[in-house]
Amino acid sequence: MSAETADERLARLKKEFASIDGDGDGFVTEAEFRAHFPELPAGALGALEDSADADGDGRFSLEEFVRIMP
Ligand SMILES: [Ca+2]
Ligand SMILES: [Ca+2]
Repeated sequence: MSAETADERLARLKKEFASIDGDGDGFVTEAEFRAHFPELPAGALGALEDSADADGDGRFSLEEFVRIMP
């Protein structure tokens, strides 16, 4: 299997972001994130938010999402 290119990674993350963004407003809120990853412990989500929410508005933009995801 060949390594994923940056473009392929972005396309994959965009698709995943869209599937998490339940109301399609272009931002993923904590509630949307929790609905998509119900098995994620609350503490992990809080830590994720602290490190990933770069502009501190309490929700993830695609840009912030791309930064935190592998
Ligand atoms: Ca949303
Ligand atoms: Ca944000």
